[in-house]
Amino acid sequence: SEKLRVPEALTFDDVLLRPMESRVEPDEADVSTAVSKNVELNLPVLSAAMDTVTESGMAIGMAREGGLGVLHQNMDVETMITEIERVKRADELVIRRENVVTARPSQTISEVDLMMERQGVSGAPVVDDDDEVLGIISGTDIRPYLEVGESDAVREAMTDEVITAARDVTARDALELMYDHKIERVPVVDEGGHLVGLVTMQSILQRREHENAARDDDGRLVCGVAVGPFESDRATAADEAGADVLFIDCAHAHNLNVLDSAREIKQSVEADVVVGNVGTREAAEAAVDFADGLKVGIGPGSICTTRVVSGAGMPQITAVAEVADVAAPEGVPVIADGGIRYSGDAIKAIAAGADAVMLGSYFAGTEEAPGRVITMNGKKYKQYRGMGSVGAMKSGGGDRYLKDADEDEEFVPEGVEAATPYKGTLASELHQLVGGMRSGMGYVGAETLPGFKERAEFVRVSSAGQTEGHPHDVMITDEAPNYSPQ
Ligand code: RVP
Repeated sequence: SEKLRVPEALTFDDVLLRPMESRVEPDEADVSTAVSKNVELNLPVLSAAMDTVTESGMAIGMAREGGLGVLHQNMDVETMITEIERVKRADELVIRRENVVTARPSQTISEVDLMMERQGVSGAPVVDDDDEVLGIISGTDIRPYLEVGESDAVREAMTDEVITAARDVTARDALELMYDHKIERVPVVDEGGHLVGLVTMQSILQRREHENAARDDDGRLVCGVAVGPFESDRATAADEAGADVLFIDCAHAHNLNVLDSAREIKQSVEADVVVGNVGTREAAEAAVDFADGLKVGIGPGSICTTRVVSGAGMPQITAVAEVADVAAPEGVPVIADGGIRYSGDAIKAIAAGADAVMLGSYFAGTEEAPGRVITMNGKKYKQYRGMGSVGAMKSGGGDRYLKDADEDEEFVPEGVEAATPYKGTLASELHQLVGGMRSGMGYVGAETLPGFKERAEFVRVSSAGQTEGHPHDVMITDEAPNYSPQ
């Protein structure tokens, strides 16, 4: 029968990268990439929009390392706005007025001393009722007054010749001011001398620690946000709060109602809009004219039961390759989402045509993930669940999609609730993941990701070949940081 003449589709374990001539040292490989038309990353990695993976803590961690965190949508719009603001403000050069601790000239030295200690700052601009900057007071100014002059007013002790900067001050200018005047903080003022912010030596040094961070044009960390396909209000709110990339969060974006709505959302926001998930050439063709990126994955996720529940899906290597065939000529970046267990899977996804990869289970066990720590048989785990699991749908998704459902029986979940080993910091997980990807670039002999995509070739692996590829005929005695038997 015609029906049974079916095409083959491949996934990670079906293929390996063919080793090629190379002079590329993995350390020197450039792993920067575009995640969407207007957003560049320094690592080709995203953390999944799931309520046990990405909230602001994870998103800040990802962006500081050079990748992108995508905030999940199981939260109300107010909370989402706060979460986006947390990410966008995390490494800001200028601390905003509302977050600056200030003193009044008439306050006593002991009051201000206590206030600075409580707020954990070592100095504060002194302002009048109109917020005009009159001086600045620091621990050094206060010290001579302790014990003997604690009831004196701040105006006695403060430095009144204040060095200030304008709003558009750069990190370099601020450092120069600090160096020239031997000071550690510079109030930022408007034309009228009113306080609008503060630059501190500490905040500059903190930024320096994350030289590889993925930042927007204003130097703030980049932030991704998931929005439901029909939630244009949420999309607008996320856009206004400063999201850099919106991810239309849908299990089957080749639904024409979803695409209509995504197209409308794209027209009403400034942020880039990534459309997903898709898994076929036809779906890519339907979205490539307006999407700023396409996200691929129909059923590969570790906690996903879509393929068993619905009988539909596309093995991930074939899905990525089909979508990339359509997207690459149009300059639309492709993100491979789900099913990545090892660094080797991640670089195979890039070889198939992806520009970046998105992972859930790989990061769910880190400190930065929001899930709670569970101890079982003396080992630590963190909760990890599918967004289509009963638990996740009940706490958020359920509100939106299943308003009338009051019994568990009403849900037809496409995900499970699980636990994943507790892993320590995101930075060390990313180090292993990206280190392995770089190694793959070394074997193929490509210095950049676009070059790698072009050059990489696959070989097909039999199940005997697959067994050969894993540790075999030995008993593993010590855990490797980047390998555990599945
Ligand atoms: P993984 O990295 O294999 O854990 O997969 C994570 C991906 O799985 C997510 O980015 C998302 O695309 C998908 N997902 C999330 N929830 C569910 C589900 O409940 N079926 N699937």
